[in-house]
Amino acid sequence: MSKILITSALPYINGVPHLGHMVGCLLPSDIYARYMRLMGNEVLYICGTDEHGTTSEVGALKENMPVQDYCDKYHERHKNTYAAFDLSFDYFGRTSSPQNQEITYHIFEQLDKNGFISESTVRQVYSIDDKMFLADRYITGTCPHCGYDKARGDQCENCTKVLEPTELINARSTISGSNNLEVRETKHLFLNLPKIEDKLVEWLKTKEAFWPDVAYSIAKKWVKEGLQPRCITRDLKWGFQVNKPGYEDKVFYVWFDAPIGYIGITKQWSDEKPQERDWKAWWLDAKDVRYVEFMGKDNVPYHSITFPATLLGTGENWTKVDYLKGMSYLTFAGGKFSKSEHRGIFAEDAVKEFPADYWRYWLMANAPEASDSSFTFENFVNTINKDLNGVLGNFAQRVMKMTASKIGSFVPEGGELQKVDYDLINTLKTRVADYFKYMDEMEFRKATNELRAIWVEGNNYISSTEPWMVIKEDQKRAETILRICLNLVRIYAVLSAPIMPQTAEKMLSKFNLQMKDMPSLKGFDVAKEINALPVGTAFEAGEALFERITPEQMQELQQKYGG
Ligand code: B3M
Ligand code: ZN
Repeated sequence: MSKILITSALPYINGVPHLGHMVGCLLPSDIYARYMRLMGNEVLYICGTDEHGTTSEVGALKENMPVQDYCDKYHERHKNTYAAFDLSFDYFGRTSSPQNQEITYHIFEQLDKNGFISESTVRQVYSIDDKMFLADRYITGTCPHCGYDKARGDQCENCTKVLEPTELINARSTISGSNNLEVRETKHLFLNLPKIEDKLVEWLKTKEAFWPDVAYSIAKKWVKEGLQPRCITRDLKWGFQVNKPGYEDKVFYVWFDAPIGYIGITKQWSDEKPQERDWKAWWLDAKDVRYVEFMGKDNVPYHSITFPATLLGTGENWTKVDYLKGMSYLTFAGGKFSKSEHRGIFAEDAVKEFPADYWRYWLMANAPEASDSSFTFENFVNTINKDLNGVLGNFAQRVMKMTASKIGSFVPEGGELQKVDYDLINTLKTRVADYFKYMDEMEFRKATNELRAIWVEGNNYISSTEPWMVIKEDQKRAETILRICLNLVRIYAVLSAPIMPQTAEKMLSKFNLQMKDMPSLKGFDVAKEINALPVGTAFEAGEALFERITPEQMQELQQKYGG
């Protein structure tokens, strides 16, 4: 048994998650966590809301409520949505917790003590009416290059040129619309990456053989282009007040305390339920912990450079990432998800339309791994109808109904296995090994395809062995075939559990079984499992596992959500 620490990138508190967020880090990390638990490992799976920064202040302002209340409200909303998606976090916490503050302060003090913090004065736009410094993207004005009048302070959307906010003509605050702005000087603290570079490069080298190419090449590119000191403080109110004399009116930059949040959230949980976990056993001087991080590709630099450098600079032995899974993007019918434009389906609505497993399956079967992928309702409906309803659902239902009507609602005894049965076992052995291999490698799209292929083998088997014909002449042989098929239903439940946990339970419940009593996937032996159900075990076919989605329903969905 190994100890596996798993984190999903912490979703920003503001806004509600859409399918792209789900597939980008939350869902794959859950599937990996479930799989690793079923493999018999000790897993710690952590996530939470990323709560600091200007976007929270602005979001709260828009909803006319204190930032703390705003965060409380959205934290609950995130939490409920993920619970509805069956994400099996050991703990879902918050980066604004006192525990995270304590650890952030400690890490900062260590960095400062070790000489990795530098000071610098920067010129920044201050909004006199908003009474705050404006982050670059909260300044709107006319682009000096193309004349576009809604260019943002960091970049012009129209001509894509990168901008300095001071270059904008007619600059105004995006928050209030005020053009009463001035440039002020303000002192900030920087993480001196160039000074940590040697340590970082040495550490990175040890990862080359293990990280996926995408992640390693992004990290290498950053180092090659030359590391710059990174500003880790902001002139804001909402955040952790900086614990250094002369900086009391500033807070830490959201990206400084957010990744530390993985640790802070673990401690938050430890403090709440000390009997469950000791946070240090996972994070500080931890032994035999393998740490896997899940995130969207755009977050890779923070997790491969800034965060490890932060931890290395403390001189302490913090657990650092061993494997970094970066996902590409999911688009909505080729475009952007947008709540305000009613484009795309958001996670909390999705689970109101269909059970979580429908989404979980589609998202993994179409995971944006090698490249971006696109969600369309047409593809979704086809996949659910074909794969879930047509292949898996149909197989389970057919096998149970046939057995019940021809023999009885129990697992029949039958007789010896024949060549075609051994062939099935051998094919499944190879496929199951491949399925596990893809899961181990976090190749979720391939894993899901392999799982589907495993279901298809069942349909092929029953079609070629024709127990409904055989029974007319050879009752015993028909019983053998159906016994194998009933055992396949159980096997499919166990194998599908990481991706479709509710469906797995539903399938097992037909035999009055539960996932918690199923064997570990480690050493999973098809030849043994194909005989696991004791002869005579009663079952009840009950209702179908999935419902077919009709063309009319599809049209309704398209009207409701666009695409
Ligand atoms: N909240 C960005 C994002 O959700 C950011 C991740 C933080 S991970 C520590 O894409
Ligand atoms: Zn422009």
